[in-house]
Amino acid sequence: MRKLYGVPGTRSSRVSWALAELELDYEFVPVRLREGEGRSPAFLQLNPAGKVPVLVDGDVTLAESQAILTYLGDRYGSGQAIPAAGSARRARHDMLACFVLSELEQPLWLAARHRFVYPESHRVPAILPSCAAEWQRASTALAALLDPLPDYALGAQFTMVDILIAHTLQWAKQAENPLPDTLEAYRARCYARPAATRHQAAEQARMDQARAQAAAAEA
Ligand SMILES: N[C@@H](CCC(=O)N[C@@H](CS)C(=O)NCC(=O)O)C(=O)O
Repeated sequence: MRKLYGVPGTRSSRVSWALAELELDYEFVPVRLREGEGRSPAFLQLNPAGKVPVLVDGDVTLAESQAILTYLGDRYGSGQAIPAAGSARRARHDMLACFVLSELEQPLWLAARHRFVYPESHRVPAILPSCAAEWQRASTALAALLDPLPDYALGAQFTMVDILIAHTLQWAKQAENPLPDTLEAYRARCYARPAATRHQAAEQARMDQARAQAAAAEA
């Protein structure tokens, strides 16, 4: 059985959403990052970076959320979930993915690290205004890159890059970053998909279970 190592509400959500879209079975393996499980020798064997997500699918072990989405789309997408390698649509798909990972996500991640991820002694709050400015610039550019925005990033067909973009916009919204109206409508459209709803319900159940286990351990 394929395994997804992850933490609900993190970048592993991109992969559980993709698995739901592709209707693929898997076992979810929770990684207790806060307890240092990401740095355990067993987990470092899977991903030397000590980060989630990691997908193990037969003889394939992969880290990096977008690499996993691309793999799943290529392998199980029946030619629909991701355009064929070498096509103009695939080039645009990959360009959008690179833009999101290197430009759009970075100010969110940097701000998160300096708000709550790093220990307090390492946080530099003075960096936050430049993160907000970088977010503004990257989100405006994304809206222009997608203009005119049809249903999804590549047209009428939902593809793997929509998961990356919509998840990153959701992250931005939760962190109270402003979204251009067209991107907000697009984010909502992606999250209204039946597979997104199923995936969110599964994530919520995992979070509830983790909370219940933590409470039982404390009692
Ligand atoms: N570029 C990686 C980033 C993975 C990443 O930073 N994951 C976070 C959770 S969202 C993590 O595992 N952090 C643990 C740590 O930094 O030790 C990807 O897209 O998969």
